[in-house]
Amino acid sequence: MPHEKVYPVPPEIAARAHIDAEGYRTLYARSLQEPEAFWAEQAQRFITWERRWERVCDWDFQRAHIRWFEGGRLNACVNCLDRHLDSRGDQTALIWESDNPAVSQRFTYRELHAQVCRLANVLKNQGIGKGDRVCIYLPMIPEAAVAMLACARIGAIHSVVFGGFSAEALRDRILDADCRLLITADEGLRGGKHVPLKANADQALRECPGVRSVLVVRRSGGKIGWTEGRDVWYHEAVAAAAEDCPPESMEAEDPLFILYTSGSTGKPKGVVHTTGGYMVYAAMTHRYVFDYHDGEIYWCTADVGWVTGHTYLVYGPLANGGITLMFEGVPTWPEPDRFWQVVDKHQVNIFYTAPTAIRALMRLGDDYVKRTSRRSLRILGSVGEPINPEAWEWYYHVVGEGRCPIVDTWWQTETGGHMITPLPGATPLKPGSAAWPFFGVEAVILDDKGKEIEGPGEGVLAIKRSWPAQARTLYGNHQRFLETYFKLYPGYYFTGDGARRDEDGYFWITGRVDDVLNVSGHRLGTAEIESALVEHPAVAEAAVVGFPHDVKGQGIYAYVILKEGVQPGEELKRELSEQVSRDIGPIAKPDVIQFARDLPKTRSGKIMRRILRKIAAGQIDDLGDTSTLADPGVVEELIRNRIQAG
Ligand code: 6R9
Repeated sequence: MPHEKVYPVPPEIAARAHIDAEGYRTLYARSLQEPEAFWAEQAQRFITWERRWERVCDWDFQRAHIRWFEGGRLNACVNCLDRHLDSRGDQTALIWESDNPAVSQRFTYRELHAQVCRLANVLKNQGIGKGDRVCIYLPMIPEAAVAMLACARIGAIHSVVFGGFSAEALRDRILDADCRLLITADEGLRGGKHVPLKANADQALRECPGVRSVLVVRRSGGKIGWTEGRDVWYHEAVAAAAEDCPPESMEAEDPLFILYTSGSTGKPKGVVHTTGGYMVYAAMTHRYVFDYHDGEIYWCTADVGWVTGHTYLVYGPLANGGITLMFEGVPTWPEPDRFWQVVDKHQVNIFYTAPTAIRALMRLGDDYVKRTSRRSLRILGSVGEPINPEAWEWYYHVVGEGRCPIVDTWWQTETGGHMITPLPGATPLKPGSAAWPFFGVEAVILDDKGKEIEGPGEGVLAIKRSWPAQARTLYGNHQRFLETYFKLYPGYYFTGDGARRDEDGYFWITGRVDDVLNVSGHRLGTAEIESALVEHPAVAEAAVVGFPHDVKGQGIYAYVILKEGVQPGEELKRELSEQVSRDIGPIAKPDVIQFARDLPKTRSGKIMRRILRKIAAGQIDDLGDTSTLADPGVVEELIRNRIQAG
């Protein structure tokens, strides 16, 4: 049964909040009743336009046709930097905390602007212009934010690839987006360990003839390979470039970035976000959901390789003239109190992280938290996966000492920004619930026939109307966009998540209903992991499912059928794990590999994943209907050889 505890809004939070309970109710009602007027006001308030739009919105889910603020012109980089120079040019924009606890750095708006302009000129000198795709494969260093903003300044489309992805995964993403230039670093540094980014990039680029130049940031100073005529040191190029770079004037619907994410089938999808609607929504949600006030220190721990790092580390906070903190390291190094040390060192007011980090730290005990002050904290946030009530309570009571509201923000790469979330000054909190829809978001729950459930109930989560930061397409594949999100439930955006709504209208996200896993907050398609496994010469077939995992949320359980005559063994398991790591990245390594003679299939040959999930979770007394199985003996054997997981 769900947790029935409710935490009221603390009066001191409500007193200074941008939005209080009454404000939420009236503004939410208005956002649905008069959407055009509502969004025109927000667009005016949060973004500086060169030219006003002609039409607020124009969308049709039947065709997956989505347009916001058409006719309007703006530049995302100008909105993040230039427009703040007069009022706060000497205020800190970015605080960088390096992996090494002794090293941090601050950049004012003026300094960041200068860096971005120089790099933008470097890009132009390399032949990059409006509409060209630039791949960014960097660790969590200031240059990552600079690179994104430099692309935005000249109208190039960035595609950031998470530094934990392998050479093969990088190659696939570069090829899919047909990138022209790559920005990387010699090595990344995390928890004292070196990540061979340049070596991965060199390997990837062997098969990417479209990439003509590579800018290399010197981070570790480690030894790397060098391709003359292609590779350029970032610091040398930037030092030689001019500081004056007029921004490109962009249409509201010009693409700002592509970001790859896993789906239930096939290759990762290149989710495309455009400029105007995304920026309005990024700025507005950052302001209201974190109740951000000028001068506050805001820290989002997400990597720039994920959408959270795009919207809530870079674009949202900088559009609001805020102070954003970027952390290069990991929560447990040099000791498991690192997060809280950083909070004290930089006097962080708003802290936004993932449940997997909370659970990992919770296990290590309260002492690491309690030896720090954390008095500066005002608001806490959670994102990436459902937060279990136990972890929520620990975050609230131990980390926040019962003072700080937790905003549990439900959203996706495809939604561009927060969709269902509490607002600190408006929403009484229920541990484990993402609470209510944000302004303009009409969230519905559909039953198995695709009909809307009114009032309390459980089903799949869908969105009934467009919002400004909605993804517009999948790069180069609008048909797949249409089929993935708009076909199954016509007239709705289908989220891929299940949810329950309670009698108070609170949403409780129950997790993915498709074949997408959420491992430590990272989305991974089971199909991708399966295709990595079958690439190994010993493997005939593979099926991958998730199982409940104490820290990761979900773990990866792989059933592997070997080819005739191949001997199973621990060495082979290691090889298979390596294969997955090479193909996708270390985050996709299976927690468990079980060799099997066969998989449970229906008579028509379809794998019964439902049964595989039950076996992986150890729920063997509760397999459900097995009457359609072609060979019941297969299931008995799988159960006998089951590996205890979790
Ligand atoms: C922002 C982000 C999206 C998937 C989403 C859902 C899960 C994210 C959540 C949550 C429950 C939350 N998810 N936030 N589930 N409560 N607060 O994580 O984007 O990487 O695309 O993942 O993550 O399953 O569908 P992305």
